[in-house]
Amino acid sequence: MKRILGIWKILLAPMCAFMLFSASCENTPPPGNPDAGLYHNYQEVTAELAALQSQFPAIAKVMDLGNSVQGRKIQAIKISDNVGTEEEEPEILFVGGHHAREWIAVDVPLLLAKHLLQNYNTNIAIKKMVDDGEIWIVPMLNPDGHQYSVTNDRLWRKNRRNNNDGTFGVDLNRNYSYHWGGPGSSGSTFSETYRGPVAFSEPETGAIKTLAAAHEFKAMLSYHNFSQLVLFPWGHTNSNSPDHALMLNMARKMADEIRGVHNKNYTPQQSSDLYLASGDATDWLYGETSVPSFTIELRPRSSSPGFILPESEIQSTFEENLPAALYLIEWTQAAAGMTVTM
Ligand code: 0X9
Ligand code: CA
Ligand code: ZN
Repeated sequence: MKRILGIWKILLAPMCAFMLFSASCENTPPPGNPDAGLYHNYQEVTAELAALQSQFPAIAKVMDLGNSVQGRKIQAIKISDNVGTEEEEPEILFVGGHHAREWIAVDVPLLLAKHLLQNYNTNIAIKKMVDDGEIWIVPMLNPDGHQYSVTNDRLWRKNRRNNNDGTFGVDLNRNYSYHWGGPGSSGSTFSETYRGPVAFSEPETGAIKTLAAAHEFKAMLSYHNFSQLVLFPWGHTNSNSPDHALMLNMARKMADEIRGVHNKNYTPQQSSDLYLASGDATDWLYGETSVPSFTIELRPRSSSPGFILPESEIQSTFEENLPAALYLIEWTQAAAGMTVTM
């Protein structure tokens, strides 16, 4: 493979000399691999997941959960000991990139996967989490929307479903079934919060539904940006959930962990305190299975720069979110330890 690439480089080199002004030389990505700077585009996420699996085959396995509307792969990486076997270990789900323009919400879970794998052999706490649990990470749930945000419209939010009326896109975070169609979602196809014609109409949300049906997740964390918030159900109503106190406590703990790293304030609050929204991922998983489910709205804090977080902040945003993610993983394992195991 290396050799073949080498030959291509030699063949392409003279061509590039003539194409200096056409912006399609060997260092610029070909069509289909548009440049997202230091952020990872779809192709780079796929390549990175494959690289992690081949570097850590005993503890990392890439799984295809299905295809997006336009046929891109929706991928998860499972991280655990004996990764090829489904073991009776507490499972946790991290999801990124429901919304196309929220690029940091892809890179944070991707960096989390990389961190767990690269530190497995040297960090006792990480080794224990990986050995004792099954950690599922879906870094980019909306690959079509993400790609469109790179190539056409940086502020695109929804997926790229053709609504067949001249409009495109369903808001994946309004397409889950729990109280689908309720307040804070729209029935209008052109709306940024269009919920789709029916719950789980989209293959992207369907992939999460299928995954959750096959596994017994003990907690979920869904990454978005921006505003620096740690949110928990309910989002479709202002009422407290039966587990309000527990999730508030956990959200506070995560916010404390985050603040401890770079002194950034993330506010723990019920989702509906941000605004009412129905059909989101966390209301659905919590509503269906009663397991603690969180949305973290990553940096920045305010609408300037809003969704377009400078790439110089990717690493620090990951760093501050790492201990919150590790806390949640450990929480699922401690909760399991209180009942039975081993
Ligand atoms: O509106 C959303 O889906 C999330 N915010 S974002 O700006 N990233 O789009 C927030 C979802 C939180 N859930 C509720 N408020 N119900
Ligand atoms: Ca295992
Ligand atoms: Zn979002």
